[in-house]
Amino acid sequence: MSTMPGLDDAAAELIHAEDEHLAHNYHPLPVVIARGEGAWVTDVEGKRYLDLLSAYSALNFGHRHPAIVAAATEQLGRLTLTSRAYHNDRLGAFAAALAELCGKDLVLPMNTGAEAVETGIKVARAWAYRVKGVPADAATVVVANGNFHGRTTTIVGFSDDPDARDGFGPFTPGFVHVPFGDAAAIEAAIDENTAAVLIEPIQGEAGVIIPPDGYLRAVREICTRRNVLFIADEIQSGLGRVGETFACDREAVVPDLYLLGKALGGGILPVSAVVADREILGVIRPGEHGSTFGGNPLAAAVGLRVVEMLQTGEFQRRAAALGEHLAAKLDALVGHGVTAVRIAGLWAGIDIDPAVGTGRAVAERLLARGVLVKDTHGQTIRIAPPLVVRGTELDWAVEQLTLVLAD
Ligand code: IF1
Repeated sequence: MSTMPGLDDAAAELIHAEDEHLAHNYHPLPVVIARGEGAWVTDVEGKRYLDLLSAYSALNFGHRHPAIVAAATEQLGRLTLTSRAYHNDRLGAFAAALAELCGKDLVLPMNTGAEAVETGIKVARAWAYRVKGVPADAATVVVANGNFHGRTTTIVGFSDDPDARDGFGPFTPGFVHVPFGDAAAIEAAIDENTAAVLIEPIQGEAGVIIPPDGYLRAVREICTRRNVLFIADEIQSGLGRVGETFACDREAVVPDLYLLGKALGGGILPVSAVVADREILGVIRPGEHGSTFGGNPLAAAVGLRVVEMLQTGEFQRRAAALGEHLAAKLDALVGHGVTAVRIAGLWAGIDIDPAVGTGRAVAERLLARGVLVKDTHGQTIRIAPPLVVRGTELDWAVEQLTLVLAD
């Protein structure tokens, strides 16, 4: 007999096996997913759920998008890995297409988002020493309070979230913190040793925090005038999520470096990249940086298909239109169990009134109603459906949320 409420024995046994042999670095919701298609997943008991998390925006094209699966399947039948010790016949086309999508010259392919962030920091420091003339080992990077850029020791070292950093020191030096959304603070924080400003154009983990209009333009102007690189971490906000190719497009701003990941792998495998012009990425010399799997043929084949799907603008337009529809529905909940809603395209942060419960409690109640969301920082739930979701499905999900809030 299952000891977990709402779970049958099969699911409970699978979770128990996990508990026995898996480090407890997550606190998953009590559901065991077995299949996925489009915006929907099915658990081991055959129950279906509308996926409003999309693996934190790595599933922008939905579960097992046929065009992406086809590209992966075809490549699986040819070649999957060579290492960059040799050329392969897929990487060049992927790099060219991704560079064109970004309006940049060069691509440095990696795997996870954190690797792209670490790569961006190394490139910015090398540029500072080799181009800007910052004295050796003196380069600094300006980062925002409330940031989330990944889980490596260097990255958590410049997090201001105690849960992310406590117990993992000592940390990498060379990071200066400013409040997110305050361009004047960036101006004041820059000095002769500043290599770059690294920000998420919209902060994801912080709860979909959208900066004041004009902030990104101001950051761009300041970085240009002060000869500092503007690095945009678009790993979660990019590739159609906010109704644009990149969140920076919302203010028609082009950063010096794009950091990309998550959905670049089409929901199939990790693919990340740093994309910048030659005068920046060209500072990296052969043998100075890389990874075993970075730029592998399978990743390149999938990444190329993803870029081709973004080139039409169809997913971006869809996210923008459905996002407006969703915004109207969610705004109506403010004052009825919700204290605030922040939304950009198909990406929303919803603050739950503590009188209703915590974000986790609402996520659990939505789970029981067939909707998957994830809470963050206590009172907030994030909504990030695959961009293939239907308007009627979003309406149904908001109805379930409305019922949960009224419970
Ligand atoms: C977890 C958070 C989201 C990211 C941005 C870099 C990375 C991420 C803006 C690193 C990754 C993931 C990590 C995952 C959960 C998820 C997350 F809750 F952790 F913060 F999305 F908000 N830049 N975010 O959002 O990319 O190395 O993971 O490929 O660690 O639990 P990664």
